[in-house]
Amino acid sequence: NFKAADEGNILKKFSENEMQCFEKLRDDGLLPFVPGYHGVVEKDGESFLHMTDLLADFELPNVMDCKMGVRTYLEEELVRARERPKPREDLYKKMTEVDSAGPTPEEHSQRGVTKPRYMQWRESMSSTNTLGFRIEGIKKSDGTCRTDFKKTRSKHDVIQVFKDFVGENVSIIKSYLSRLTAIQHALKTSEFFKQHEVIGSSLLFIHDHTGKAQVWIIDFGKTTALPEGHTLNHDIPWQEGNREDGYLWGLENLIHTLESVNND
Ligand code: 4IP
Ligand code: ADP
Ligand code: MN
Repeated sequence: NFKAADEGNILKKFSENEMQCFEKLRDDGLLPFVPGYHGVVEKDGESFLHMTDLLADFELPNVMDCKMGVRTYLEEELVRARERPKPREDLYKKMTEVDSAGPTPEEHSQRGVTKPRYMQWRESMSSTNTLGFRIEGIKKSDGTCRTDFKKTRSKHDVIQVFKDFVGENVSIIKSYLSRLTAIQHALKTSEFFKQHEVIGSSLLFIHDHTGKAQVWIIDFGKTTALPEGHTLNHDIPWQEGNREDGYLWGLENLIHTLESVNND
């Protein structure tokens, strides 16, 4: 999905939806916390979003992707699957690889699960439903890469992963926490955030051995504008139809979880 670009930048496969978000973010309070956006470019006959490479200023960075919110699929995907269920074998396989007892008898016999069913199962196995965020992947400066966090659900388990990621470096944790608090404040005052359902977006944590540590809001591929005049609260439970995403609830939990890395 990504291509190298000119020095300090990257290209992400074009999405109309994500482009519109970047355009709207140009004059929003969240701007300092999203990757720099430099427009659409064509390369080898394909369109891309041209953006700042967030890793460019780091020396051998450690990177962690946390997917935010209590829900990771759109309500329309739920409606579609109900009206015309389309069982998918690839999702069935991904499910059985993690938990052979995951699929229902019917899903086993058809060797398929629908997208929202898979997404809901992922949410319930991980910390998405219980904490409002989940760890998706970690790449460390030593070159190791882990994405096996599908069953990392309890606060205790998340703390262990965070601990390993920051190497118990208190000053890195402090920098991360102050950046998260700034993001929390920006979100609470952002017009964009009020008017959008933020689904599948991540916070990208980056630090290196020099002590530099940053957090960025990335991935607006499934961030969707609400109808004119409608706003979200972002920290009340989701019920089908209210389009709540639980983003702020998750961020609060994320901050508390990172705080407990220091003292246990
Ligand atoms: C993936 O599941 C992720 O949720 C993807 O989201 C999602 O893409 C995939 O849906 C789904 O299969 P795993 O992480 O368990 O592999 P992301 O790209 O944000 O990681 P969408 O298109 O929903 O964002 P499909 O339909 O692409 O398979
Ligand atoms: P997708 O829509 O395919 O899920 P994301 O925007 O979530 O793509 O990005 C996937 C991964 O690519 C992130 O976890 C992160 O590691 C990396 N990435 C995304 N945007 C940037 C960026 N601007 N600079 C550096 N790395 C990035
Ligand atoms: Mn993503």
